[in-house]
Amino acid sequence: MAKADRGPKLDRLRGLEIVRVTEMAAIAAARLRGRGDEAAADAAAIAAMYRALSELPIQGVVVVGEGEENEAPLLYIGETVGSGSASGVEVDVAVDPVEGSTPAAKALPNALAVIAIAERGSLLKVPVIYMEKIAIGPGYPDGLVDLDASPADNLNALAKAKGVPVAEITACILDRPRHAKLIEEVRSAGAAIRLIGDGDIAGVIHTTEPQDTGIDIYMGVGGAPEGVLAAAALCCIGGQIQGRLMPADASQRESALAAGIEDFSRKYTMADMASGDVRFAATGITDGSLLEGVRFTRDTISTHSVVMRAKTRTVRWIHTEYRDPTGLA
Ligand code: VTB
Repeated sequence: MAKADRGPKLDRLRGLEIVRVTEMAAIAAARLRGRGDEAAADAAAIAAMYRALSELPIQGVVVVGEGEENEAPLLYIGETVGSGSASGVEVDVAVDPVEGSTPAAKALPNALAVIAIAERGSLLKVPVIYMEKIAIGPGYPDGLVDLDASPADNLNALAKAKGVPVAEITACILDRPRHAKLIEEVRSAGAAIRLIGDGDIAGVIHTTEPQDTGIDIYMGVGGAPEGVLAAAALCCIGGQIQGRLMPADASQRESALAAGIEDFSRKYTMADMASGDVRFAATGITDGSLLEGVRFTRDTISTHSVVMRAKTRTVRWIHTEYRDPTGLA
């Protein structure tokens, strides 16, 4: 029997079912917002996300998660998630229950709960190591920017294709010492930089709407899990991303080798990282440039999320009010 004929299709999974998973993680993390305890906020969000996934009609395998099986108690790479029903859709699941543990613990902007779900075998399995990334929004020729080109060449090519001087291009880069040279090169090329403290998934997504966000290109080294999740979002909304795994030290190298990755020069395209009928959802934990954070009142909890689907190219912005929040995570 052809694979497509086996079991129910991904079509049956509703955006509202998926977004509930990031809502639960965001609410759990938001309860611990600003307590200075990254581990506690992470643990709460992970447990809530795991529980919410258990209610989804999927036979999921975590391909992007919290670490190796021996490192993470829940949502580890290779773990099976979902309702456990044999009729569940076979999917890959990529999660980041708290994208931005530092801003969550400090109650600073841009902490998100994020998930991507796609057909089994269509999301790249990556360990928790670094990835060099470059991303631009839709509407440009394929291969316009490239990890192997110099920052100046990439920025000039982008400016030319956009029809503006390079001075009108803004790059989004994580504010880290490792980016000192990149930052200098981008500024010498004449472009502006939006330095962000955390949150490069949102940074990549922002390149898709430069007229609203002021960000034309994302550059630099961030987490590999965040790279795959960003690629999943671009798969839904358009744009280009390249990633190259970059183990930062011996232990990251070990994790990569254990995951079967040996070619550290390989450039992964968007299609290598995420393909097919990808679903992506994110919910704000703290207020940020993409989404507002969770609001608590005496009687209600409200969340802001975005949920996207590659097949239908829909992007839904969802404001949810839990008017009876008793029993929520
Ligand atoms: C980035 C950023 C994330 O990790 O991927 C970053 O987008 C990479 O790690 O929000 P370093 O912090 O070590 O630079 C996060 O900050 C999440 O921890």
